[in-house]
Amino acid sequence: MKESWRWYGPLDKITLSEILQTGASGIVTALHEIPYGEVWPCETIAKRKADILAAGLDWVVVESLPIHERIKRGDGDLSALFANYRQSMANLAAEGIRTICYNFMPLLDWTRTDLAAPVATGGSCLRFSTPKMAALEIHMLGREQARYAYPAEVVTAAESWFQASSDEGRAQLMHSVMAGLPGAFDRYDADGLKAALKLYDGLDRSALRRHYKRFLDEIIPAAEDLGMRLCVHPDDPPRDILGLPRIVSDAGDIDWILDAVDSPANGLTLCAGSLGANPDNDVSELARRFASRTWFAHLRNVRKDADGSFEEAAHLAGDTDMVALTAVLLEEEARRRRIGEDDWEIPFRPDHGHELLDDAARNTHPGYPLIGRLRGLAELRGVIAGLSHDWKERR
Ligand code: DNO
Repeated sequence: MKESWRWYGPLDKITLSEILQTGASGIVTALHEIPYGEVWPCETIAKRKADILAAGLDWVVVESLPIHERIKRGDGDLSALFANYRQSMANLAAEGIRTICYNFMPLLDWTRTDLAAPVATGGSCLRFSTPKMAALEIHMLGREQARYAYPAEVVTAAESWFQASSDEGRAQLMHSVMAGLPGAFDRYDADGLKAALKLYDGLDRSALRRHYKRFLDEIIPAAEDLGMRLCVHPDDPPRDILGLPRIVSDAGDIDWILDAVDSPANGLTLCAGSLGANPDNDVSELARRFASRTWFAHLRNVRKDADGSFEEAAHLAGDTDMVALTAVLLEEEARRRRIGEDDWEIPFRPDHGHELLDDAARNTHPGYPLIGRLRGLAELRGVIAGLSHDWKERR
């Protein structure tokens, strides 16, 4: 498995030479400065790739080549947006970059209510509190329908949180929910978010699936021609929020996507943390089921509460058996080698990490601290080494 590391580009507080010291060899990045829907120019891709190579690393995965919201909404004439997406893919392929991660979550990307929840042993983690999310929806955005989207106890807990919260606490909650929006994306305040949600009025699950299928039909044949592999990132959290449907949350959804266009170019990013936040998902089982179409892995763990809240656990702690999951991915690599595939290696990155030790002072992207991820990577490296170690051969 190829050890990789997410780097946010030249504005990232963590430099490429620091990443090299973590032992990772692959870089996962994007041209975050380019607005959604525009073509990624050849020269900019080539320059970014050259900088990464000069640092002794390699750009192995694009995360993400974002899909414009208009495509998700099926809004108007989309031909220019599809053409631009294909052109960006061609420009990436020309530089030998062939794996593209993207998501199909409407409006918000990953969503948390707390960016610095305390961890018992010190440091902090990302947390999703269902009552706080319900409070934001019901009391801060005035979405009355949200009362029916949550269990009664959660609605009551949301009310209590809201009554007890200060203006600062509410602003903090809004800030946390916005933090998942990547790079150049606008952040919203409550009114902005309400206006953005309005554009999605009436969009249900089947309409979103229709728009997704159209995207796949437009893009996957071009990816095949270019020898590229797209891999969709699951929804995080894997459930509807803000009344917006989410359609990449469980085995049934992933089956639907992979069947919608049955091609190796239409693949999956196995994100253990996103999938693991749904109590019905057995992540190792999902990994086994979709192994042959998995082109990228995000390894991270979550600990879930009964009310649907969850927080990010250390990589080897939490509810997902990370050793079993890693074994599935290693078995898949072995299978690919057995059938003679050249490109058998699965790049993975230690996804998110606790803020530990000096991390807080560095003010990196939420969820992406240096020391916390380094700890995660080191632990995962140990698991991989242990599982790959052929004891008899070494005696
Ligand atoms: C969160 C990330 C996601 C991911 C996108 C892919 O930490 O895993 O933001 O990059 O959903 O498009």
